[in-house]
Amino acid sequence: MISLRLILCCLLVSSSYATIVSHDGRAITIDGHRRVLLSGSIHYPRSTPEMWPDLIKKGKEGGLDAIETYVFWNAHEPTRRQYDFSGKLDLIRFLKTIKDEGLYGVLRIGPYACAEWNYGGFPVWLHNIPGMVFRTTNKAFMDEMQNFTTMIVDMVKREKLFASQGGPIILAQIENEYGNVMGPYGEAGKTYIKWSANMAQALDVGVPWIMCQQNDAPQPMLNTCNGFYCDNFKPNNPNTPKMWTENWTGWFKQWGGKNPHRTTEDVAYSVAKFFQRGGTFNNYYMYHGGTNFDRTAGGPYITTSYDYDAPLDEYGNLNQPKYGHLKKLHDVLHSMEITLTYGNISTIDFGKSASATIYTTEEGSSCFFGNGNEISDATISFKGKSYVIPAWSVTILPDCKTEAYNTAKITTQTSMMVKKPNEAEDEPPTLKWSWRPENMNDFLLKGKGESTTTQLFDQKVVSNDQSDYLWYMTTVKFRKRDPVLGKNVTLRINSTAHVLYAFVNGKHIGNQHAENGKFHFVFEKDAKFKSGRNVISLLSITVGLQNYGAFFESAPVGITGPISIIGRNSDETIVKDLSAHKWSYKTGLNGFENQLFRTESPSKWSIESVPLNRSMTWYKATFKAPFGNDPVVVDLLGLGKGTAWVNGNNIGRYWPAFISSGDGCSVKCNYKGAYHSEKCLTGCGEPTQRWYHVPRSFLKAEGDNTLVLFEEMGGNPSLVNFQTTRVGSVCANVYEKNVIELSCDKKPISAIKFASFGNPDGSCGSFEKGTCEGNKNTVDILTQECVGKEKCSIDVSTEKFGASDCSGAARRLAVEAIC
Ligand SMILES: *[C@@H]1O[C@H](CO)[C@@H](O)[C@H](O)[C@H]1NC(C)=O
Ligand SMILES: *[C@@H]1O[C@H](CO)[C@@H](O)[C@H](O)[C@H]1NC(C)=O
Ligand SMILES: *[C@@H]1O[C@H](CO)[C@@H](O)[C@H](O)[C@H]1NC(C)=O
Ligand SMILES: *[C@@H]1O[C@H](CO)[C@@H](O)[C@H](O)[C@H]1NC(C)=O
Ligand SMILES: *[C@@H]1O[C@H](CO)[C@@H](O)[C@H](O)[C@H]1NC(C)=O
Ligand SMILES: CC(=O)N[C@H]1CO[C@H](CO)[C@@H](O)[C@@H]1O
Repeated sequence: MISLRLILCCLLVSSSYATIVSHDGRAITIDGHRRVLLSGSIHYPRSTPEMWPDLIKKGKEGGLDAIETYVFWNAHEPTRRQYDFSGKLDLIRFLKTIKDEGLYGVLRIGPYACAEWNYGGFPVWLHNIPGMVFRTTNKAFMDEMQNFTTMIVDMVKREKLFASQGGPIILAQIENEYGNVMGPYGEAGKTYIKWSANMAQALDVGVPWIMCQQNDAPQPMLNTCNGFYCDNFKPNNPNTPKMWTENWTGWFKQWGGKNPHRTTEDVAYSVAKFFQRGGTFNNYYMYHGGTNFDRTAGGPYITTSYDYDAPLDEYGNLNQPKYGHLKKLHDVLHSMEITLTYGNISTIDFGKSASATIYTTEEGSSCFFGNGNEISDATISFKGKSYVIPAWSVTILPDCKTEAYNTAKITTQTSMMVKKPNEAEDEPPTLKWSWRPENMNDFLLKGKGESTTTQLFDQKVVSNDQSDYLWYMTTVKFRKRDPVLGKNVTLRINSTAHVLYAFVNGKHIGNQHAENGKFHFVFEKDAKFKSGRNVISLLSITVGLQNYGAFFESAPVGITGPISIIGRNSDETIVKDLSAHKWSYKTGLNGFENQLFRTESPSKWSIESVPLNRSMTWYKATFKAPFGNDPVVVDLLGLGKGTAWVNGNNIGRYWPAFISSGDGCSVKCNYKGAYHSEKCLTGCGEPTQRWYHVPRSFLKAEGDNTLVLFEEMGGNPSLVNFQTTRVGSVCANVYEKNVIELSCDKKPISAIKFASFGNPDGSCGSFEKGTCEGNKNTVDILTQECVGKEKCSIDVSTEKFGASDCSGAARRLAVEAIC
């Protein structure tokens, strides 16, 4: 088996030979051999080309066979027939990086991506083609979808990147999770899916196509499962293997929301259970989530960080123990590849959600013992031996005798990440700011835009999503004795803007933003009107366009009205509807148009009386890059909402002023029981996102770097500072007869802060000694073995740490080492 894997790897690397990828009812086959395939999602635009080799290498070292990505149509074709494949969008370079690491690729062309990506990956110009309806039998849509899909396939073929050409790509995907939303499309939806399948098949890529969450996927499309658990999934054809294309390793984050975590034990459990139940292909969504740079976050309201609690964190660091615990699972599953894919399968049901699955070939058997009970451990007996299976776990025994892995028993270290201040030479403790106002006079005082209509238009239609910002402006004339003027007057706006600013005659009367999850609100504020001409200027702001749901493309956004002036007194209420007035529009803000974020911007900036809490303000400062290679973040605490750039690179929207609600967080997270996105939250009552990733490749190691902020709501930049993130300490808490490796990620271990062998209490950062302890000096032993080294491997045994009387209970070693 080892030799088989070796041959496959070398064929891939030498790349001159075609690989035949096919499948049967059991597994994907590569050159005729059934395979256990573990894959992980890494979306290329959510990191930088400089980060790709390291991320993919870590994926390989983590036991992955393949890297999976979507293709992001709106990023590549921002304007119809004008393409961008540069920098982070260099799809071919990403695929070649996968190939260079000797991994396979899974190419989900879609071209619908969902993915919490702006507008699900669709270009807004597509929506603005007359008569357009997405994802159904709409001729204009089908033509554009075919055009883009064909172009991507042709590009990939030209570079010989499909396995059939000797390249890394073993699977391709058309459409995406359509089955979840198909109902409302009726018969047309069914026709559309058949058309998509035929269109893809005709592109002749030489590898199988998959359609996820699509029970009616026509042959030869492979239908696959997405979800938190997929063990119950059954493919729609006996000749389709059981494949899981999105196993959610965590969950995404939204402005105003909290920080979701999915426990390592539960991710491992879901994967082991899937393989126990006959699965042979699993893809982690995400393996590395990364960052929504620029305006790529979808939603609405998806944050700039797309960390996803994935095995590799946003910056590319190992998220331990998740990374290591899954790596061990992958190693065990790979060691059983032949049995899992060729063995006969039998199951024993022990009741109370406990079961055994036995895979048997002529050479021997492999076993999974599963316990789906959320509370009780199960004791099962198998071939005269008894085994305890902890609640909500799966034990894997590659020889059906010895436990090689249990999903709930973590023997991988936990890494605690810390942030360090910027220690670059001559870097003052606080940044020195200059500033300038956003110039809005034309819009506030004159109400003059670029186009006019006598109707309120959806923001997408007017702006083509060229900017988050769209001005809606109109003028209102009042006679001297107009009855409205003598009354208490308000301006009322029914809004589907995500954020709205309202000005009357240049005066800011108020602003409001949508609550998370509710994107319609009514704004009503006092306003002063005068006789004669009045200018009403409304700034509508989007925070990522919707990316999911049936017909999501037509979800309204912007100021769709009605808008009225309301005059009230004790006698009467007068409502003056402005919706059908002459409205003038202007997309974008001046400062963006004039590229104030560019380092070499010639505009005047002032260092005098830098304002605090001033809305619509630009700030600029220079800083030195932190030493070393540790990932860099900028702490934007104190600011309101806006956009940040480093050396002209847009690092995304920021909104640290958006504080999540104070309830719903759990101090302790119980991995037992089904995971959902409201489980195991942290960060209650804190900014949803405070730290923003600044990739090293955006920075100059020597000389000055420039940070520019556009602050929309008003904030205080004086606290802003750059930090690096790295492993601060590592912990382990393992039972005897295990081996634990401690590693500070290529930095030496500096001290052992805590160590006890017996029944210690607490968790990483707060361990305490228990009531029993080994009779040797645990701290001394570990200091000798680990301090000064980049990693050390420790045999957890009584021989090493001394016997202790723990009243017969199994002994554990708890250790915390400082990096
Ligand atoms: C896409 O459409 C353009 C015309 O708009 C055409 O020139 C081009 O050949 C088409 N590409 C493909 C791959 O069909
Ligand atoms: C697997 O099952 C088939 C069909 O029942 C049987 O012929 C074969 O001998 C079995 N193989 C093993 C190794 O048990
Ligand atoms: C506008 O908001 C008001 C107040 O909530 C509501 O009664 C009305 O139905 C809304 N109109 C539209 C068209 O949404
Ligand atoms: C406006 O409202 C204020 C406070 O509710 C009230 O005192 C005042 O009389 C009102 N003015 C008119 C003209 O109705
Ligand atoms: C900032 O200004 C707004 C409106 O002018 C005010 O409501 C708010 O309290 C101010 N915040 C701080 C921190 O000064
Ligand atoms: C296929 C599957 O398991 N889908 C589930 C994924 O998770 C969401 C959110 O918890 C569920 O609503 C889906 O049913």
